[in-house]
Amino acid sequence: MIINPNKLSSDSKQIANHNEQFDHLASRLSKQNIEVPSLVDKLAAFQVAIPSWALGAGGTRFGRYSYFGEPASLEQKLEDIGVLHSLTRSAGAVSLHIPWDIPTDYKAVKELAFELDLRFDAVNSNTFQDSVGAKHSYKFGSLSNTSIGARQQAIAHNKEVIKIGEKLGSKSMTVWLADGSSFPGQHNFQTALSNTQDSLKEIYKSLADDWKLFIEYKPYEPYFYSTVIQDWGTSFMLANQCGEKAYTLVDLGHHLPNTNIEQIVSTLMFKGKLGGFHFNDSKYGDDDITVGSIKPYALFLIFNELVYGMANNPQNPELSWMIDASHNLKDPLEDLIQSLEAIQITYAKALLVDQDLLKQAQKEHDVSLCQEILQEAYLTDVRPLVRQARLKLNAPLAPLQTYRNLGVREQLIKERGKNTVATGL
Ligand code: PSV
Ligand code: MN
Ligand code: MN
Repeated sequence: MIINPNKLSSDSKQIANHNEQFDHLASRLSKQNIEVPSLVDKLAAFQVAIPSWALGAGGTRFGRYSYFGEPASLEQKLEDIGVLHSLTRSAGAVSLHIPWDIPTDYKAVKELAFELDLRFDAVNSNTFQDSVGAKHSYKFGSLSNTSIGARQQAIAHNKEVIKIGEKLGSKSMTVWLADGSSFPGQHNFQTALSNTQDSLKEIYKSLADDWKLFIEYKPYEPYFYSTVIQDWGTSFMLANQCGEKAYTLVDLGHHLPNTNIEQIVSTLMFKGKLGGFHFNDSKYGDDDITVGSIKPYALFLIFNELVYGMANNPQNPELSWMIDASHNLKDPLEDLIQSLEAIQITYAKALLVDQDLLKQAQKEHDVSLCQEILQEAYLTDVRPLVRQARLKLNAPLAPLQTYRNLGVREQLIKERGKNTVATGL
């Protein structure tokens, strides 16, 4: 389904309401010396990739309840992302998972993406599942496996993913490893780490000069005692071992409770080694739920560091942004619209932080003022700024409402049927 652009304009009453709210906020912010037009431009330019696995219903450990009208092919997934992008103009990229989404006709897939105004962001390799007919199993690890055969198979897969990404115009690959152990003594930590390091170095050799390798970390799951790349320090070390085109990727859900993620972001950007970022929210673990739905202030503090890093760390490359989500209860497209909205809102709030004033207050050890400055930005209702960015891009002012008014899900069910299961996961 492709939405007719004529159906996306907001009505005159909505626009008049918006203009009133925007003018009010813009005049208030201008008095604080905030350059509103450039802030709105930044919001309009911010694009987040949607992973090909987020368009259908995900599972829980205990079951999977399919959602109606789920996409059954890569083409349908691209169309769903096209819907999101038309409604928000902030989802202009797709991140593919291989082998779940290997294109059969590259030319057709690229043409469709072009038509939908989508680019191909990082490709993701998958060595956490055995593919049918595979010679070696990943049950006891992939890049870290003590079996050379399993390691070589996993390395070859990653190299293949790079080739697929090259054909699509991607410029990066993300490696997330499920490798780990569930029982003390099961792994020799040093052997597992050394095997992983050697395997990543081998994969790295296949990267073209204008490509990047993103290394994700995660403290536990699917194994529960140890994970080979357990934290940002291990990822950072491995990235440094590989070379300058390798970076750490921060996924918000991949931390133990109460970890100071904003400080991790800051350290990595300072060292020029933050390459990718996966948005989601969580209360207990890698919950992959709607961005900003549980800890919005923590997200703001993280964004504050990202904004600071983007302005002050030229040594750090442009980041690859992606929503890494899973949906068990909500319509996946509605959930993604809400996540995109939360990202834009939080980014806008972080852009409001008066960095000069904050630096001064920090210098003077005025701790209360430091907190006030952050709170002032966080407590501002920035939604008129986000809507203004949308208006500029000819997107509807209220994407979720428009999605429902247009009956997108009903239309998808008509096209694809009721009992659908998205490919992948
Ligand atoms: C597993 O934890 C995971 O959610 C990682 O965050 C990856 O980015 C994603 O799966 C896809 O491999
Ligand atoms: Mn992730
Ligand atoms: Mn995850």
